[in-house]
Amino acid sequence: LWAKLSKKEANDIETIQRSIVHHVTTTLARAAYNMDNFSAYQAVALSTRDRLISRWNETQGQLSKIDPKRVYYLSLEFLLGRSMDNALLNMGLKGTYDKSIEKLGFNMEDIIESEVDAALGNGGLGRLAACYMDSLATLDYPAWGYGLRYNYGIFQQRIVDGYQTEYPDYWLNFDNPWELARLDISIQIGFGGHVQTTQDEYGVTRHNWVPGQSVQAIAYDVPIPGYDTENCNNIRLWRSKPTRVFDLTSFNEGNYEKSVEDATNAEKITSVLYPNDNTMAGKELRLKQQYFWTAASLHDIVRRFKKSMREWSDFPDQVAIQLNDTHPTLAIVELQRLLVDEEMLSWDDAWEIVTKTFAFTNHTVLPEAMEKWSVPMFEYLLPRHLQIIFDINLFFLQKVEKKVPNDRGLLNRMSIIEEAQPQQIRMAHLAVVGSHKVNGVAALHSNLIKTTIFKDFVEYYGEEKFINMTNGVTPRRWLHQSNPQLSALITQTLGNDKWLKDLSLLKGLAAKTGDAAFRKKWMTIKRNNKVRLAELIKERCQVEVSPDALFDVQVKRIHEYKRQFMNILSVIHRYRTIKSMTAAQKASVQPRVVIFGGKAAPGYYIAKLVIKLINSVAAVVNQDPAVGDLLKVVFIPDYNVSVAEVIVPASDISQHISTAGTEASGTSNMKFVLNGGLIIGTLDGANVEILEEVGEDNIFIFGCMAHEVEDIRHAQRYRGVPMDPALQGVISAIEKGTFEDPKIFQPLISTLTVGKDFYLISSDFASYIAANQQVDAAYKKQEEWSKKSILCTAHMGKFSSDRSVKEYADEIWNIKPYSVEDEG
Ligand code: 26Q
Repeated sequence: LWAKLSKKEANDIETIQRSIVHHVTTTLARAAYNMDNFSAYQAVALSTRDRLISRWNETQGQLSKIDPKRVYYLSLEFLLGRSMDNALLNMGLKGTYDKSIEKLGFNMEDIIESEVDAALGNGGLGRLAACYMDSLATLDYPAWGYGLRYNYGIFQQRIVDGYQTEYPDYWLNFDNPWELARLDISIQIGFGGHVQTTQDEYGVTRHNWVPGQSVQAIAYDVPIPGYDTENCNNIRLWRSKPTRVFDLTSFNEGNYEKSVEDATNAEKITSVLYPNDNTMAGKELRLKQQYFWTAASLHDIVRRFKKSMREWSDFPDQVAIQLNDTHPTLAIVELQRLLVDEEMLSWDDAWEIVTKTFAFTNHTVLPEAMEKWSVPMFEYLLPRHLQIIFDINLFFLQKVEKKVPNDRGLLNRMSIIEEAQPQQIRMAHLAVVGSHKVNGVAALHSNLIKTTIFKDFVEYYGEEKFINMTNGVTPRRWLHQSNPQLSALITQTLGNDKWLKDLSLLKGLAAKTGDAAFRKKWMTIKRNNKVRLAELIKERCQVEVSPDALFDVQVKRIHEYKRQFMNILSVIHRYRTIKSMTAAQKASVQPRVVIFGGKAAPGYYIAKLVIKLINSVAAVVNQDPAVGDLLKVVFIPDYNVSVAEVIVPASDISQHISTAGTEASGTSNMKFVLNGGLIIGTLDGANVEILEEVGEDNIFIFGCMAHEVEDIRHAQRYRGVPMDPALQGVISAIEKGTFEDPKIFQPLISTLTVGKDFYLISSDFASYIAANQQVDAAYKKQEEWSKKSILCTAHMGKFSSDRSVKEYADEIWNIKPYSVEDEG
C-alpha cells in the first residue's frame, strides 16, 4: 500500500497525524488521549521509521537489479547519536512533522529529547564512520556499513565527589525503532578446534578448519537516509546468539548447566563496546568480537557476490572493503581462507583478489594504540587463521628478501610477527600487506606515518600505495540540524540551501563581513546558542554562567596526548593572575567560562585524575567572590553526540591543543569552526589544514611543531630543562593545597617532572598562555571578532565529509553514484 500512496499523500500533515495516532493506539496500545512526551516520541519515531523503511526497500530493491560495485565500510564503531531529527531533516519531512505534532498538542523539541543516543563508539573514529555513512547516502553511493550491535554502548559517565564513575549504557531498554531485525539472516561463526590436513586427488595439500564451537550471527539493519535524495543506505550490525546445534548437544548429554553457560558465552560476544580510545586492550573477548564480526560480514558480502554468478576474478570489480583502523584486519585473512580452503582457488589467485579488495585507514601513530595479538591466544581461538598469517608473512618476507637481500634488521622490522616472548601479531603490518591502499586522515598525519611506522613499507611498495584522505564532517548534522538558526541565516543569505550539498558555496558568506546588520544577526545567533548551553550547564553542573562571557570549550576523550591537563593548569594560572589583581586591573579582564567534557577509559588512572583536578579547581574558582564572573570552570558530565550538538554551536573558542604529531586529525575542530567558533591549537592533525583555509588571522596557533618534538624530548632526557616559571607557580599552588588535598594529585604532577614530561606541557606552556591572552584581546574587539567568526564558517568548505567520501570513491574504491528512481 505504501508504494501505491503518492509521496504527496503519504507526507501531508493529515496523513502523518493519522500515522502517529495509529502507532499510539495499535503499536503502543495506548489511548490517544493518554499520550505523554515519551509515547509521543515513540509514535513519531515509528511513523518516521515507516517512511525510512519504504525508502530502504526501494533503494535496496533497485540496487539488487543494477548490481553495481559496492563499498563496504567495516567499523567496530558507529557513533550515530540520535536518529529522529536527522532522519526527518534528511528526508525533507521535518516541517510537516513539526506541524503535525503541534496539532496533536506536542512540541518537536521536547519530543526529540526523549530519544537515547546510539553510542556504539568511543570518539573520533566512530563518529567519523557515522559522518561517512551520511555522506555516502547523500551522494548516492552504493555503500553498506558493517559493525556490531552491542547491548551496551560507551558507558555513561557520572561525576561523584569530582571523580568519574561509570554506569552501563543499556540503550536497548526500550525498543529501538531505528533498527530492523533480520531474524532470517543468520550465519554460523566458528571458533577454536583444529585443522585437518589432507591431500586432494591432484596431490595438493588441503586445509580444513574444524571449529570446536560455534555461535550464530543475526543481522540488524539500520537505515541511513541521504539528504535531499531518495537513496537510503544500510548499516548491518551483527548480534551474537547461541546456535541451536550446541544447545541440543549439551541437552542430550544431560548437562543443562553447561548448555546455559555456552549460551551465555555466545551472547557475551556482542554484549559490550570496549571503552578504550587510542589504547589497545589485548583481551580475548575483543579478539572474538573482531573475528565474529569480520567473518559474518564477509560471509554476507560473498553470498551477495555469488548471487550474480560472476567469476571470482571479478570480485574486486564488485566489492571494495574499507578497514576502519586495524580492528577489522582479520577480514583479510578470512577472505583468503574462504577463497583457498573453501572455494579451492590457488594461493596466488586468491591473494591477488584479496589485496585488490581491501584498503586500510590508519588513525594513529601512538605506540600504545597499535594492535598486537599474542600468537598463543590467537592460535587457540583461530588455528587455521594463524597458519594463513604465517604463510602471508613467509611469502611477503621472501619478496622483501629478494628485493633487499641480506638485511635481517629490515626483515625483523617489517615482519607481521614480532619476535617477542610470546610472539605477537602486528595487525598494522598485516593490514598494510593485505591492502592496495593505505591512508592517513590528515595531511600531516599521512606524511608522518610514511616516515615513521610505515617507512620501510613505503620504500618497499613505493609512494603510490600510501595516500592522504583528510577527514571531514557532515554539515547536515553538524550545522543544519544542530544549529538551525545559523543554517537558516546562511540559506537566506546565499539565496538557497545548495550549500548543504556543496559546502564550498559557504565562501559566499565572506562578502558579508562588511555588512553590520548581517554581523549583528550572526552574533545574535551565537548568543542564543550560548544561552541554550548556559541552561544545559545550569541543569547538569548547577553552575550559573553568563552568556556574555567568552565560552572556551575543550570536549573530547580525556587522554594525556590531548593535554586537558595543560588546559586546566593554564586555568589555574588565570585564576592566580586574577587573584593578584587590583579592582582597577580586574575591570579590564575578559570574562571567560571554561567548559570541559569527555570520558576517560575506565582503566586510565592518569586521565581520571585529570577529571578530578578539573572538578577540584572548578569547586574553588566558582565560589570565589574575588573572581565572580571573570572566570567560571565547569565539567559537563556524560559528554556524547547529543550534548555535542548543544555545545558546538555555542563555542567562541575551542581547544585543540595536542602535542604536535600526536592527534591524527581531530574532527571536532572542523565542527566548531564550521559553526563560527574560532580555535586555539597546535600545528597538529587537521588544524594545519584549517589554518591554510581560514588564514592566520582567524585561528590561534601556538606551540612546537611535530618535527621538533623528538629533539625537545631528547634534550629533556639528557640535558634536563628547567620547568617554565609560570607553570612552576601553578604546580606550587596545587602542592600547597589550593585545590583539595594535594596528595591526590601527586601522580599527575609527577608526569611533569623534568625528563618525564612526555607530552611537552612545560615547553609549550609559555606560548599557550600567550595565545590565550591573544584570544582575550581579540574577543574584546567584538566587531572584528564577528568578522573572524563569519570568515571561519565561510572557509570551511573543504571539511565536508562529502569531499572526503568522494576522494575515497574516486581514488580508492573506484565506485560511482547511482540514482534511485523516485517511484512515489
Ligand atoms: C583497540 C584495541 C582494543 C580495544 C580498543 C581499541 C581502540 C578503540 C578505539 C583503539 C582506538 C580507538 C579509537 C581511535 C580514534 O578514535 N582515533 C581518532 O580517529 C579520528 C578519526 O580519524 C581522528 O580524528 C583522531 O585524531 C583519532 O585520535
